Amino acid sequence: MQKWVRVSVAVLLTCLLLGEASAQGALKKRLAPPKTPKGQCCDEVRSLKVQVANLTSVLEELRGKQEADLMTIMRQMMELDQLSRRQEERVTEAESKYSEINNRVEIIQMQGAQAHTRTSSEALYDCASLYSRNYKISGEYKLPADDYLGTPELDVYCDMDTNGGGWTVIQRRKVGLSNFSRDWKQYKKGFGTIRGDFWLGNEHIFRMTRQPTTLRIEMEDWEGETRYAEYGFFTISNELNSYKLFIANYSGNAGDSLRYHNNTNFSSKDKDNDKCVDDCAALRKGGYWYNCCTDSNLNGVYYRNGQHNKHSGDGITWYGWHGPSYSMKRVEMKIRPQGFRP
Ligand SMILES: [Ca+2]
Repeated sequence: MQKWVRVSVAVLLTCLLLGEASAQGALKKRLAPPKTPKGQCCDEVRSLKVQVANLTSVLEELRGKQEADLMTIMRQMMELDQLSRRQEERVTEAESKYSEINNRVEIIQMQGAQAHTRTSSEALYDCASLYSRNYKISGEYKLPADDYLGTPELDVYCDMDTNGGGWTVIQRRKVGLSNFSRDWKQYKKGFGTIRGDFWLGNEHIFRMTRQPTTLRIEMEDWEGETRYAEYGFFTISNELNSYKLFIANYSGNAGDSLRYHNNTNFSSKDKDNDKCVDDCAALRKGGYWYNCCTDSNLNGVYYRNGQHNKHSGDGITWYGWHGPSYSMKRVEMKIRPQGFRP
């Protein structure tokens, strides 16, 4: 369209010039008998001039329209950009909701069992106490708040099957969509989804391990093999003492890769309490009892099958089994009182 107009203008301008030239020629050859009458020529020039003026205004109009079109396109591009950003946000949201949806399959068990919680022997403060009250099915339970013990209401996952049951799960990695590079506060109160990936919370772990406690760590690799490490003694100190780890009495077939972390403080991405010049929580991208830095990194980055052995030391590692460059497919950490009898 534009090109056509430009060509037309060029043709018209040529005509105009030719017209004027011929008019001048006519003047020069005044003596020669005129081939066309003078009035007709001037009329043609005038009408051509009018046409040029018209075309110029059409051109200007077109230029204006073009600018408006450009603005519209710019606006549309910005809208598209916003749309894609919103879609990205939606994907992130969907990812975080995935584990919840994935795990809403079973109902929360036990609702009526919250009535009689007068004394500590009757209190339901972990899965072992639920087990002793005949709740023997593995799954999600809601522990009631207890004024006597000063404990809050808490959602827990109980493993009532493994090696006699009574286990309160304090950590799980299996879905791989939750980020475990979190700050001190989040590690303190816990995060994630109780049926998916989660950290129960250092404050809850501290409270539950004030009685003599056993820790069991189960892992699965990408070939489907499973191993475990058990510590007959496990406790952590309070927040003032940076939830320092104490473990002893290893048994199992995964190797003793928590021993190196014994007697170390808990570190998170905003609290470097490790025994290293480096910032281990930042390097290993988790919250853990970092020494300098790791012999295991159970709260590291979840890597999928294709990348599980291509990470840079920040994966979910257990050196005693697969070394420093193999990230596990699945991990569960669980605790129960030492004196537990099924
Ligand atoms: Ca450090």
